[in-house]
Amino acid sequence: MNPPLAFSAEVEAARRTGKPLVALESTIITHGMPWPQNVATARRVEAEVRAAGAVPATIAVLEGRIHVGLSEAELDRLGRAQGVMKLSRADLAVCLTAGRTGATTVAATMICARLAGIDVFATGGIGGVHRGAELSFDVSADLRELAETPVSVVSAGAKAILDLPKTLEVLETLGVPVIVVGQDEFPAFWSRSSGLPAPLRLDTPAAIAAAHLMRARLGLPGGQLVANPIPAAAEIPRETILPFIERALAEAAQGRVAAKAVTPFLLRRIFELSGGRSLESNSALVLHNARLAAQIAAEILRQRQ
Ligand code: PSU
Ligand code: MN
Repeated sequence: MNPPLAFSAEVEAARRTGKPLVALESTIITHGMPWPQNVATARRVEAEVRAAGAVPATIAVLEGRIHVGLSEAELDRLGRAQGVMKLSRADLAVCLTAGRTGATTVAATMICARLAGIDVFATGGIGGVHRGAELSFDVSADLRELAETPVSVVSAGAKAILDLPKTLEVLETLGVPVIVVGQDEFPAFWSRSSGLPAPLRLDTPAAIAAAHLMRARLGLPGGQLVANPIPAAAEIPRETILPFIERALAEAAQGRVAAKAVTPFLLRRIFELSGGRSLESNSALVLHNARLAAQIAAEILRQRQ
């Protein structure tokens, strides 16, 4: 039995003609950004992928089917919808069999991308080990998915609301290559700097594509985390964003925000506390990642020939 996949006309044509494809997630649309900036950003990200010569495949579950590529109307409806499920690996099957609508996180988008034969996926920042995880055990399923599913994920690092040293430790334990582009320091989403050294560094799409293909030749399961620092013009320096992060974390603890609600709560509060600046940075870094992902996807196709 085949997985319940529905391809958009654009993605279907790309598959037929052998064009490079880039997967895009939908939790960033439904739970990561407010309307209408969420839909505007999603459209710009898709346009960026096209401008770089690849085809965007935004992934979401709509009424019990995995959609790979959304039409303008579907994207708009998803961006305005209330009560959309946030889907990680654990939730995907139930959402499908219940006929519900859900937005895919990094973990679920990787699973769907693999089912659709897509090698590269662009997002903002992956989930990771939350601060205080030694008590809460809150570790994103994104990390284990990177160890399991062979998709290269282009991010701006892990969100700075997390415990970044612990996130890198877990990725190392899981055998996930963390490849920083163009600098020797791991980037921290809104900021270029985290104070942590880059586990690995590659500076060209060709080199990242070659490593992706080599993992397959070695029979290694899992993907690569590509960490692409936010462009300098769009970054919020660490010392500016840190007080907002601390305040949002304190409020989350006070309000006993837990499980799936944590990341959306923190992102929304930091957006409010920064007067909207965090959202502008978030949009800029996703666009930047979309362009790099398109270049990596094209290189993978070229090197496979
Ligand atoms: N990147 C963003 N905004 C987001 C996310 C990533 O710029 O909203 C989402 C991704 O879907 C990621 C999820 O998988 O946050 C992590 O959620 P959690 O910490 O609950 O695993
Ligand atoms: Mn969590």
